[in-house]
Amino acid sequence: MLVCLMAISASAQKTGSKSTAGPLPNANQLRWQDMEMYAFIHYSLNTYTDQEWGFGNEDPKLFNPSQLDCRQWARVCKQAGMRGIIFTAKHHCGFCMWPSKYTEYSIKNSPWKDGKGDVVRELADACREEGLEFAVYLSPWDRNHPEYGRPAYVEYFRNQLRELLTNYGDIFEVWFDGANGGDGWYGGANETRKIDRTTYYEWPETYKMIRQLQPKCLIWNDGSDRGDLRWVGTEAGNVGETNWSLLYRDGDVPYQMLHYGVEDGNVWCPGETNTSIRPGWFYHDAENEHVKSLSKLMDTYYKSVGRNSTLLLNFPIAPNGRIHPNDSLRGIAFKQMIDEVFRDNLADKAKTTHKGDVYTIDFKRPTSFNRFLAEEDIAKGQRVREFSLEALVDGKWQPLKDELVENVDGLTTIGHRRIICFPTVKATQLRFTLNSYKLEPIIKKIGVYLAPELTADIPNSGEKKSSGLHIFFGSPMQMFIDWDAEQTISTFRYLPPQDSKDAIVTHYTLWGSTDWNKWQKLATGEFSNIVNNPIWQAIKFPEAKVRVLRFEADRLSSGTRMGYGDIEIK
Ligand code: FUL
Repeated sequence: MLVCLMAISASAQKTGSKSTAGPLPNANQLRWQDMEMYAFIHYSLNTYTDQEWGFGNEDPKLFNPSQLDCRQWARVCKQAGMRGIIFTAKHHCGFCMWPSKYTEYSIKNSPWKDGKGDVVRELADACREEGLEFAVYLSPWDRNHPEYGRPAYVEYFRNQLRELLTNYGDIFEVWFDGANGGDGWYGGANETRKIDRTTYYEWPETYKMIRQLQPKCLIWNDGSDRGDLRWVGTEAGNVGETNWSLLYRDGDVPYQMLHYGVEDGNVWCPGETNTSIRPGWFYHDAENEHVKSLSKLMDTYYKSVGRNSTLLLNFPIAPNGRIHPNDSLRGIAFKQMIDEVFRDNLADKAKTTHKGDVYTIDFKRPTSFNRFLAEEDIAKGQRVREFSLEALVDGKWQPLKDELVENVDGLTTIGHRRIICFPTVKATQLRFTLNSYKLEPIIKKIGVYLAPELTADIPNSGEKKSSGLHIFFGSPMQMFIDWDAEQTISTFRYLPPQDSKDAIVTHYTLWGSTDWNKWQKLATGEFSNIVNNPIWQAIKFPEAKVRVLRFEADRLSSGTRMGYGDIEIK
């Protein structure tokens, strides 16, 4: 009787009060999760203006690539292990990469192919030829359209979406970015337009149309209405080590929920981790030496696919119309490294026994390994809350922890796939124990691997450099830099603070002076997308002679005191 009671209380502890796995994925979400990695391609007029966010008044004539080759994009993405491509058919500037019949602001008014070209068509065809899936990014914020902010624009947006969903074959995902900085060209009005994200776009109507035209298409939306997938709250390339594929159906989704999901959520809404292979989303010459290192990309893989997410990895297109060789070589090396790490599952040669909540993998003799992988059958729900890992080294059990997580052991949630990285151990056995779950777990796969050592990460553009400048603050919103002698300068570079407690300058004015008395305005503007992607920003201006610079924050991301990671001046 006592034994029986103890058994009941142990199982109640493991499953909590409810004996349900919670919501389950639908067929589209299951298929999508199996894609694991797919590419973003950012290409628009920004490519020709060295910008991340176009204002909406850039000249369509700038679009005239000499060697545009969508097949090269598709081949590179395929070799980089991507299973599909999501293309920026329209970014925030409003310029359409297909000849939409609803606007003149498209490639039909560019010199490329005498205005007869269609990049969306060429890429959709190239994807099909390479066996890749195809999808579109259609920015809801449109800084070109005169009606943006008014009802007529919503109809325009829907018309464009209908064109994309009816003329280009199967679309696996639609991407509706939530960015909206307010100001824009708007047909020449040149003003700031605010919208209510929760009501303006009338998403329920649009969703209905998508479901009808493309029933297999997944909706990604960081706007108000819950789509099929969620953003993970950062563009840095990682999701929480605890990553539930559940959310609440209604209400706001703060960072915590985006990044970690919600254990008792009432809707299946898995996380998609999006990041770029280089600092920016669009191509910039200055970033050619800042393509992410192999170790950084592997870290991203472990912190996305290895944490129950998918990886949406961006490849920008260079002005000539091709993926730059630095990006393609790195992308392909990334895929080769993934194959190398996961080629040989040491658990296949070992004897695995499963008793109750404990799996023991017996290698028979001392075996070196540094990666553990587990997969749940998510069709039946995401069930595991916590587990532990122990290695039998010289006859003693040693606990293992996730080395990519600080402070805690990081052994929480599994889902579609969980990969745990730890320093190499040489052990005869590995013990995997399920400590807490919602309902009896269904473990589909266990893997144990020995990954080759990678050299430490090379500095990327987010890293602090020692600039040796004399920097001081005149006020919380004003930074000065002065020199002993006059300087001729034309570029001011700002690295936003990398620590989230300091405020980022989002809008600025830069002044120069030779005598601290007369000030010349050198530049004023906005650092687009700097909050989500806090990378080096460059302000370029006509050559100026200065002895002192005044960098003013016109607007901050939060708070009242401007922060910075570093400054460079050339
Ligand atoms: C962001 C946008 O504002 C960026 O420009 C980029 O497209 C990225 C994928 O999403 O929020």
